[in-house]
Amino acid sequence: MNIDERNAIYNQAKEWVFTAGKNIRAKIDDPLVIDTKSNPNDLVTTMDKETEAYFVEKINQEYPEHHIIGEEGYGDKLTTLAGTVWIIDPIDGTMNFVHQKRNFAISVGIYHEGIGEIGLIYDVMNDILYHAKRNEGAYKNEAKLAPLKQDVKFEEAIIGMNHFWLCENRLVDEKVMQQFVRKIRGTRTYGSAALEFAYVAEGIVDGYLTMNLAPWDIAAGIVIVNEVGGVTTDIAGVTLSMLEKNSVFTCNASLQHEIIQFIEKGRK
Ligand code: 2AM
Ligand code: CA
Ligand code: CA
Ligand code: CA
Repeated sequence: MNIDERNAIYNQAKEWVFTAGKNIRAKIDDPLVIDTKSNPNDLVTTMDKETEAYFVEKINQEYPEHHIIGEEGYGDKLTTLAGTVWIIDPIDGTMNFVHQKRNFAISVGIYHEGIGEIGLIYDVMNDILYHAKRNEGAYKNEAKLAPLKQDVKFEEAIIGMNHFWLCENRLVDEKVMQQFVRKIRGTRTYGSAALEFAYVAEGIVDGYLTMNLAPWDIAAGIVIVNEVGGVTTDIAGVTLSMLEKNSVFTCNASLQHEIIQFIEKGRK
């Protein structure tokens, strides 16, 4: 993908994200039709579907040769990342969307031959776009984000994570995770993986640790965090696949190593 081509795609993607966001804001107080998916707390609304369908229609029209992976199933069933692939979460943080009418995002990652080229995370209600192109830095609206501090101490770190780590779980002994939350300075739970990635990139949390995310939850975030010198792997430190679900840990490089070693003590 050459730079001119990438700029054109980036500008187009941004325009679609803003239009989709404006539509969501306009309808934020409309009655919602809410369904559940894998479990009673796994929500989906007509707005998730409408928003994804909008992107898929636009992409298919403008870039018929591109491929799409989307949470709500309007995209393609891909088995490779060959070519240009849009990885879309139309509403990341649907539970927040339903219960709070805020704290959700549109997440769009654009990959070319498996490499993340463009990341867009749009905090819809606050009208804040986190965005990045590979090797061109990351931005919050017009402001360039600073490189992540590489000297954050374990004891001074704030980590985005939820309470399920402290319950019995299939990944890590909960006793070790209880020691972990006592050792770090604090935890935060925002309920939108995309926004948690954005907050890591912004440097307002030092890492984000989560059990089971799909490519659309993380595709944009990885591109943005990369641009400020962050690292994203699974909880064992292994590179993530953009075609499967993974545990996810995103963080600055030095702390990443220390935390993965700590978790290793309890990893199942
Ligand atoms: P979603 O809102 O797009 O479903 C919530 O902690 C975060 O985890 C959100 O980013 C949410 O994305 C994501 N998530 C991934 N799989 C989920 C599931 N099965 N149920 C609820 N949230 C899920
Ligand atoms: Ca969902
Ligand atoms: Ca999601
Ligand atoms: Ca979603």
